[in-house]
Amino acid sequence: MKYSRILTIQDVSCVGQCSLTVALPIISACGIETAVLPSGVLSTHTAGFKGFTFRDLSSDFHGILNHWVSEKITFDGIYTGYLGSESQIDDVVEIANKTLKPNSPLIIDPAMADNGKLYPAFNESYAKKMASLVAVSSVVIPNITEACFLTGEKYLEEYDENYIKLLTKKLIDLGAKKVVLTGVSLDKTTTGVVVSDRENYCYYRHEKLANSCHGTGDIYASALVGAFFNGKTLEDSAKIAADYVVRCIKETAKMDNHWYGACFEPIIPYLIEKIK
Ligand code: PXL
Repeated sequence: MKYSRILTIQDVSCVGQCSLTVALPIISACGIETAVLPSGVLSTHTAGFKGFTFRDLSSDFHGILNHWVSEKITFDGIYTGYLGSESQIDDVVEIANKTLKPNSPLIIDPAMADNGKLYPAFNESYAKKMASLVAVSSVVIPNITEACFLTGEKYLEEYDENYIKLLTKKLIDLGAKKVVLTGVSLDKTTTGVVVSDRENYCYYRHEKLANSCHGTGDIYASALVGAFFNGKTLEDSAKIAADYVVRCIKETAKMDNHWYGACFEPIIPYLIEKIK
């Protein structure tokens, strides 16, 4: 397998098992060189901890990019997660234009919302800006809430497959080449992911667990990126990542009071086994 170097752009939540503290170990363990651009530094993630600190690193982006350009540093892929500000979304486009090798994927996890609501740091204007990044993406990996904020569709708690097809079509119409829509639950006991482009639509259904954990979107996207850059198809990468996340959630359920994230680390060997 080709040794790839990718860049991931997302925050450092010092504690909380999300964003870079998830992406860096998972993608590196998959055998991929993982360069990072931290969008900001937070003491914890914003979903449940109170009084977290936040340092926005937007003003460092241009200096870092200019240095990379002068060093002729390029990447075989770029994968973005939680970003710190609207200006960073424009910067990601510039970074991709200047550092992404030709025909290499720009993979966007529009990490900004869940369960029908935007995360505390974001508003509608941020969501609109994110839609402009999704418009130039190779792959977008939203959950249903994010898909709704990106497309302007109403968020529904209960839905059928036509609603899911409408969301994926609208994301493709927006400009995304491929969509991996997560958390698609068409009955009470299962959930799954849809992988779709203009021609194809495939649904991978799997077990739905009683407990859920923060940060599983980041674990999912990172595992997908790890599998994809090991030469798996996007469909297979989406399935491998889903099976990995299910195991991470089960592992977390064994713990007492581990409420802020998912225990993804002990399951990394399973992921590696599946992608090799
Ligand atoms: O897991 C997504 C995420 C990433 N980074 C920060 C967050 C969240 C979700 O709440 O708060 C800072």
